[in-house]
Amino acid sequence: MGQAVRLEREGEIGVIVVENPPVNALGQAVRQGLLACLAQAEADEAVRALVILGAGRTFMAGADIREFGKPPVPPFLPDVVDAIEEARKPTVAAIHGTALGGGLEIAMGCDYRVALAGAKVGLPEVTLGLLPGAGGTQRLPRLAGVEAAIEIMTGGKPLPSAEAVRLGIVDEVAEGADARAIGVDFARRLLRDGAVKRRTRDLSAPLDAARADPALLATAREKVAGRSRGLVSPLLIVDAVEAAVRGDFAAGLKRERELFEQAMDSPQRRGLIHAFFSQRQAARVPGLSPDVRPRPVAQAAVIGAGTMGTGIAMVFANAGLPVFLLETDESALGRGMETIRRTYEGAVSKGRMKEAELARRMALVRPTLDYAGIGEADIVVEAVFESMEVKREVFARLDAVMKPGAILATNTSTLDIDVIAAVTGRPQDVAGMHFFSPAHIMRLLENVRGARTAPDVQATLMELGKRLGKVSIMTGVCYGFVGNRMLHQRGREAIDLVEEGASPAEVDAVLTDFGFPMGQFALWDLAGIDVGWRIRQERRKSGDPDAPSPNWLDRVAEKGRFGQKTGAGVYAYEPGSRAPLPDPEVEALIAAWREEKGVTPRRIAPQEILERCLYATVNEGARILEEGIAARAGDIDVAWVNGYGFPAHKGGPMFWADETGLAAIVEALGSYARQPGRAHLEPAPLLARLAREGRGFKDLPEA
Ligand code: T1G
Repeated sequence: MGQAVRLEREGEIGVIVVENPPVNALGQAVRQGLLACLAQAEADEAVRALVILGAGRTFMAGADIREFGKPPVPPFLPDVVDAIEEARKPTVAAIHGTALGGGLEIAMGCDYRVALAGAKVGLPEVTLGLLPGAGGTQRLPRLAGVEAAIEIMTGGKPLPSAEAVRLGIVDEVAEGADARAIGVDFARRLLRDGAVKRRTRDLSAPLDAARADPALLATAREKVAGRSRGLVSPLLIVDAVEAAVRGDFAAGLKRERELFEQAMDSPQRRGLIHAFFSQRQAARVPGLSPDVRPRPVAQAAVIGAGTMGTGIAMVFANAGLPVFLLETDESALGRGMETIRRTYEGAVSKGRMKEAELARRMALVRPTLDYAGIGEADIVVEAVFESMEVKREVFARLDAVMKPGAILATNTSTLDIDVIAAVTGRPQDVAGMHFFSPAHIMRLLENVRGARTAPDVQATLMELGKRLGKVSIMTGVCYGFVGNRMLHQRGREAIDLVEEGASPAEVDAVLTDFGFPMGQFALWDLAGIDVGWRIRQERRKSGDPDAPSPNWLDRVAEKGRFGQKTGAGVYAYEPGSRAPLPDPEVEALIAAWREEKGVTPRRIAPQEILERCLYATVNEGARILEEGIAARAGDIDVAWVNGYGFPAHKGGPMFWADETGLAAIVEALGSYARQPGRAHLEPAPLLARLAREGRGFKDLPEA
């Protein structure tokens, strides 16, 4: 590999170029190279000012996350930033792409910062369970002030360069495409105007407001505490900023170091970094050679203008792709288009979208009643009623009208892709794209490859998923694929626990205390109890041996209590409120059910509720791995973190199981399984084997 950092000359300006693809992460070689080039430039009398920039697509995008958890290797990033700040010659950071984390800390160690118009800057360490550890918590408040600095660091979101200029983080935004040119030009102007060093550590005015008003920090801390949702590092960030306000720079750096080490040691850092890397690894389809090229997708079609169909059509329009929305029922098509318009108008009224953008996106959605009109689309996603018969009819028509090479995808959440593909003459072009409702909001996309789905179709779906702003995993064909199949087990335990004596609210409280945004029964009330109830009836009617036996939740549905959409489900809801309220009518229904079943209700400890719900989930994940439906445990974690609200700082169900210890899980499942009616909780063979061998899911090779 070429030199990670090199010093070049533009007349009297020294240009330090960092080249460490793909994102110029500040690994050990880069840190070493920066110090060497800095020393070289300082020793060269002909160099009167310095520009630091990144080669390729971005400025440095942060420390090298792969180094975390390993013994730190010098030189350390805070020392590199200090060395830049203490350089005798004026230094300029020329930013393009994303200057993130340690990258922005390098830039703040420079005297000045100039950025291309499309660049972004940020300190996203909080999303990794960390805080800026190379002076960011001390320098950012000295540029942007305390409140803005706390917002930026605890939010973790990158800022557009214009906003960074407004806040005083960046000195100038320049049009043009070349960071080098704008950096050298800025440095030349500095020299011409006789500008001197302006070390960030010497700035103090932006701290004055907080130094004058102790309540400012206290208010900021309260706000952060209110939205941290169990995360540790946001409040550590406030502690670090407090040190900047209360003491001098050196004391603040020291305090930052202590807090950074504390965050680095937390399980939350391990969970969030696992979530970061597993999401990127999931994008690589196992067994697919990287030189398989995706098929071009320039326009799409969606079949069905119901909730899912209109949501999926918006997903394409939001990504700038023209999309036909086909619905054979004219009034349903009109309603669908109205739904899309209203959704966009809602975004405009909330200031999240400009009128012009609304018009642009609406123009991208082309309603049609006629299959003949969509033949030219490169991909079609079917989103009609969840019935195999209806879907096979639709696919037979698609097979007749779509151009050769078009991808025929189904949004089914439970049905067998291979059975659908068999009705076409092109099973190699058939796959699943399982979006989650609401499709234009939920990030997870389960791409499903059938037995005969072509490799380039698989590659197309993963590439398209990224273009659509989704987090994608590739799954094989089974009932419920990855997420819903595991959710089904958690739901089964939740229903049983209530039959045995827990209340729905007790079960839900255990799950929300664990970190889920809502409990199992609140989730069913949101999604609609009738959805699962109809699927269970379909499965029983079709004689499916795995169909669940009737349960008390069926009774709730039979009363027409479908959840929020009918104003009552497992819980009651005040008009206009989504807050779940325990309902005596349901409690009576459950008591009657227990009596009918001869069950004497018992008090169930929260630990048992947690183990039965989550260990059953993990156990099903182990079966999914055994069957090769998911190739990696990390893919299962990605599905649950991005589609089911599993707290990202716990990494996902399989990562959390490893952290919990598989032996303890196997022992608990084994003991539950020995109780009457709970044989289904028997540990999966893979889970039992890993526990026996003292290994974890993380030790499994990719399928
Ligand atoms: N370290 C190591 N690898 C990284 C990396 C990083 N910081 N960022 C990205 N990668 C890899 C990624 O795994 C993938 O690898 C490839 O680069 C492309 O990434 C001391 C402690 C920059 C916005 O949190 O947000 O600095 O899968 O697919 O969609 O205070 O990457 O190809 O093998 O995401 O174009 C702070 C994390 C670190 C930024 C580009 N920085 N990265 O997005 O590409 S902590 C971050 C991103 C820190 C200091 C602290 C994004 C991106 P592979 P990608 P992208």
